[in-house]
Amino acid sequence: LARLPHPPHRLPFLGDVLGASRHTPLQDTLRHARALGPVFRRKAFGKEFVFVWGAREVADLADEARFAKHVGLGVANLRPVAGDGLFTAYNQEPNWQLAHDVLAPGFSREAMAGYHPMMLAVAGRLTDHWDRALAAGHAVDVPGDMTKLTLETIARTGFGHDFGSFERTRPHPFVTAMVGTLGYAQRLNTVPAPLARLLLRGAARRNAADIAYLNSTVDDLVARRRTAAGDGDLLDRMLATAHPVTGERLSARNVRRQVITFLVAGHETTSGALSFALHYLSRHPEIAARARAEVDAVWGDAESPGYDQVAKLRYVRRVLDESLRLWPTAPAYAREAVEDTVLAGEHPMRRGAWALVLTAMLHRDPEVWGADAERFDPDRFEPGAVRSRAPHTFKPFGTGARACIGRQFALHEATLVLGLLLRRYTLVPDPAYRLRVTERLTLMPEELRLRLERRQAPV
Ligand code: MNH
Repeated sequence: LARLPHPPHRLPFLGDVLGASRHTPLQDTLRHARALGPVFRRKAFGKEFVFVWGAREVADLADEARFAKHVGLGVANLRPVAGDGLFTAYNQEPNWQLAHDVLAPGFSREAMAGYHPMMLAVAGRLTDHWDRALAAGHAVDVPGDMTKLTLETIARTGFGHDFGSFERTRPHPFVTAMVGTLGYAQRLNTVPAPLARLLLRGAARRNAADIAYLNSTVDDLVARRRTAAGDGDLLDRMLATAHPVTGERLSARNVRRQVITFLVAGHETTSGALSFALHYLSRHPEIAARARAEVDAVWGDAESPGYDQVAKLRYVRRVLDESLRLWPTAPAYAREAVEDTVLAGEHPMRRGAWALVLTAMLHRDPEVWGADAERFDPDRFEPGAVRSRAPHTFKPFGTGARACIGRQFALHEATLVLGLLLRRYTLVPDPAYRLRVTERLTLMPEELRLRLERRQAPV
């Protein structure tokens, strides 16, 4: 550890905290990363962290024989909310494997095709909302509306639930509670542990109330579902499916945790990805035109696209991939050594030692992506270009057994929505807007507003 580079001007106790903005710790770390190299350490908020972003080192950390997911930091702070749910479970907790096996079919291609009509119905509520903004001559609040969309989508496909996000002026109390617990988890990281109890006493009490509210709401939902099945959504699967080999089922307490996990994991990340993609589409009319031409060609004048017509939008998918490259909305993941080992032949690690993979930096490494790595260019994801890149250089969904289970879900939903929006509107950016990125546990373009023009019908 002592041999690793770190930022200059270290202060006792505060560490590099003066250089680390409480509100943008990730972007702040990115600024140091380039100068410090592919593996570095940095002290922030009273703790020492090791960051890794070099392609060779990240590829080595992907070796599942020597490394595994580390549940720490923001992830561990969510344990009071999500317990041994999929995202926050420790690797050895029996409920991880059980839930993974029971829920995997809920994310298969067949399952996605089943969710497709529900996703379309929610997207229709977004376009109704945007049509009203267009008629009134208002700009639309992109991150706000994408968050409504993705929340309603996961609530509908996951649990047959409707939060009424597009119809409300203030968020549903469930959403407020959920956002509250996420904010609290992030704040815990930014306060040195010995002080946390003191500084956050009021916040801790509010957090406990939020968690109690989330639990009771979900328990009610599950109780009702036990008496009347839904239409094949995720919750039906959780309640009905026994483990294919052992016949074991998820406990009521674990079902509750999975429901909350999917709501949390399933909406902010996708919402951010959609928002960044819309930002770049609005700034690159030639790319938007190409994407729109693809939508017209694949969808023709079909009233609404079928499942396969979304899967065929290859260029729109590349726009999303390229957005997730520059702004991986879950910007880091943690890996720990499962045995004493040497990282990339250079850095000795004891069993249990861990490091954060800085995905956002890996995705901007000029050695991987070229001298123009900062430029938005979806052609980087043309099949030929992808084949010629080293493996493990694009990791927006994490790696290995604990990689994102919702990847296909998010990509299908986001591709569908981008296709619908491109077909219906021209996106007009505010020329004065400069991209600023806000950080909660995820990334989002701050205060992104777009004006809409109704697009001419395709000829
Ligand atoms: Mn998702 C894990 C990114 C959408 C549910 N997700 C992860 C991880 C990353 C990630 C990175 C790995 C974290 C880690 O190693 O600690 N997820 C994303 C991104 C999007 C996304 C960038 C959208 C874009 N995720 C979704 C959606 C769902 C979902 C949608 C649910 C419907 N994700 C999960 C779950 C896990 C996860 C559950 C934990 C999986 C496991 O550990 O078994």
